[in-house]
Amino acid sequence: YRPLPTAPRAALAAAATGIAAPSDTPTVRAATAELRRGLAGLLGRTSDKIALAAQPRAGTVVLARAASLPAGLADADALRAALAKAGTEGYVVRRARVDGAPVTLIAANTDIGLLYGSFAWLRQLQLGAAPDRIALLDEPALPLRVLDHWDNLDRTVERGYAGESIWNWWELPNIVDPRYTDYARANASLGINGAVLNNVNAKAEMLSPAFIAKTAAIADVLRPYGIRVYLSVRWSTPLELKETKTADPLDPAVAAWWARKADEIYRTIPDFGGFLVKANSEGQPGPQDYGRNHADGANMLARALAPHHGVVMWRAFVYSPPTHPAQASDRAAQAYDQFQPLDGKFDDNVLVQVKNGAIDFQPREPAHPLFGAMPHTPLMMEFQVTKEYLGFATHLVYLGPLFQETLRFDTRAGGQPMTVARVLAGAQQGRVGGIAGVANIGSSRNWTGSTFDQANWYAFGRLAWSPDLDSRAVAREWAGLTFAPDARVVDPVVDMMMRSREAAVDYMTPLGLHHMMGTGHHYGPAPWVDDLGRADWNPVYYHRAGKDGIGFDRTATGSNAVAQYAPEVARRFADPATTPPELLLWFHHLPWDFRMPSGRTLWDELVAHYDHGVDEVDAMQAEWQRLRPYVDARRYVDVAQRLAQQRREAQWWRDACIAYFQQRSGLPLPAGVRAPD
Ligand code: GCW
Repeated sequence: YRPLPTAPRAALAAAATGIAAPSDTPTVRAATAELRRGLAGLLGRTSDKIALAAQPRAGTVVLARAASLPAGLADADALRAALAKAGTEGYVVRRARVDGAPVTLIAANTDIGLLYGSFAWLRQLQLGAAPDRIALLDEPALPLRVLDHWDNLDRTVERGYAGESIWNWWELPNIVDPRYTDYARANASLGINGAVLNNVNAKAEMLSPAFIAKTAAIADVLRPYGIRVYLSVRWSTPLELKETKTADPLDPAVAAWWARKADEIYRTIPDFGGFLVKANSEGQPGPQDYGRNHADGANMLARALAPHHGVVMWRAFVYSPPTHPAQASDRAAQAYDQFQPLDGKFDDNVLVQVKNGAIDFQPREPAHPLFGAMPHTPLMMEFQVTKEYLGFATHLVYLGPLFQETLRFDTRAGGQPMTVARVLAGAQQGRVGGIAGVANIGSSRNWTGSTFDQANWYAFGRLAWSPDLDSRAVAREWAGLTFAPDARVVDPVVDMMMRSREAAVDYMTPLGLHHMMGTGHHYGPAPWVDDLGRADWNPVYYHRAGKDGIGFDRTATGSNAVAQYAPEVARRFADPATTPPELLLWFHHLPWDFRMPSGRTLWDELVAHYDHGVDEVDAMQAEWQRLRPYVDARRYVDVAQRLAQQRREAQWWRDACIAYFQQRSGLPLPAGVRAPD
């Protein structure tokens, strides 16, 4: 929290003279502590100077539960009516009068609502809102808003670019890093209410008594902030711990082991959230090893957790080596092929967790066809906040527009407008799902490896709470909170952020191209790779560039993956003329002289996109340079260095891809275009 400028600071000092709150629960105490810390920061004082009041008086900030509104509150009925719309996690913030004295009221039906309301009020103040103008009523659209950590027990982080894992498993449970509290505060400020602590490529040891105790210590810290802890579990855990003879989900001894294990976990973590499972995917064990299907596996675990109200988040990220027929050999079609037939077969406490797109967190993918195709199964969205395929923490890429694009994708399920966000909210299923983000958090001093990557954590949390939020508005909030709510800073910062994702698409994988990143690390261009053990790991498998053209035919003449979408969407994507140009080569293999809507040939258009991507990074660099007077030196230099590196690497992508595709097409570069270096 930064001190406000003089005039608003004086206004806040008059409007917030102290805090009156119950002190009977850890969550309300956390809210009070946050208000003290926040007000102290905004007012430029130490927090002991923020008075705690026994009773509301003029200028008090009052935390009030719906069940015990302050006596003497004017318009209490209106407030009750507002609270009736705030649900179990929402809040109402407004100016009110108690016995005639003006107060700020933060009211909610539950304690966590009070904490969320406190953060929301502080956010408005930090953004410069006048205290007497703030009136908020909000509640989350989805009940599960979860960060998935791909953190290993040795503190390495799979696809992590922000240093070691924040979870210090070696020192836990007796040494508890204060950063866990700050992590909880940051998440609660956004409304994130779940954390899967360990990598989906999980180890059996995670469920050993020692690690359960360590997990319990983290859960104790996160609990007051409304965050439940979940664990990724390895399918073969009981077998590997040598406590069963098989991991067959239909074997009663296996089911009994999991039930006992769940009981053991809940004895120390009574609000444990449940399990996240990656099974029969990329070499991980799973129920198919025993001839069973994903529903058999998920339901067995779900029954172990059900008595404790825990859930299973079962991932749909599965693909196997290409086989015939053609559709089965298209990786993009496999999750749907395996999961759609299981719709309706999952127990009530299973959610199927689906990546935003059908390949793997690419700079752009169409929404996964499973959204809208599982009307009897609650679904979790899995976004990747860490930028595995988007330049790690080096490239400035704001993911808000990517998240928004998927959430707003109209699945046309049932022939009606039905966005992915509405599918998650249960509009189709009648059963609500949730949203998960693969975390970009580590023990790096700035948490995320770069300043601008904090915006991706922020945007994930805000959109998880309100999937309909506009990503530009979220960027404005973040820029105002992070730098200053000053148009001279916010406007250019937001402009950089809003162009950044399309810039990366352009210099990496324009027009629907995908999966052309370097093998293994997924950083930098490698469209030429064709010698990996499995066909579907090779970039050439995805772009299929040759003399005849470029792109993956997913229409009826190819893999027909397009048929997995609702008929209206399938029809649109089946025809190059109605496929959005940005997805063209995802669905179609087209000749180089195909005429684009711009009037250019496909080849010329492709080259133009690569050029444009590099130009956009130039523009971002120039904007950042103009921000120098407004940003502290440390962050200024760090961002400037990263942008310079991004500029070099955008050029690398452009040159490598143009040179390679030119070799495939055999065509001359369009007039006026620079030859690749
Ligand atoms: O995105 C890919 C990654 C793997 C990851 C896998 C998954 C955790 O390259 O590192 O493994 O997907 O989502 O399971």
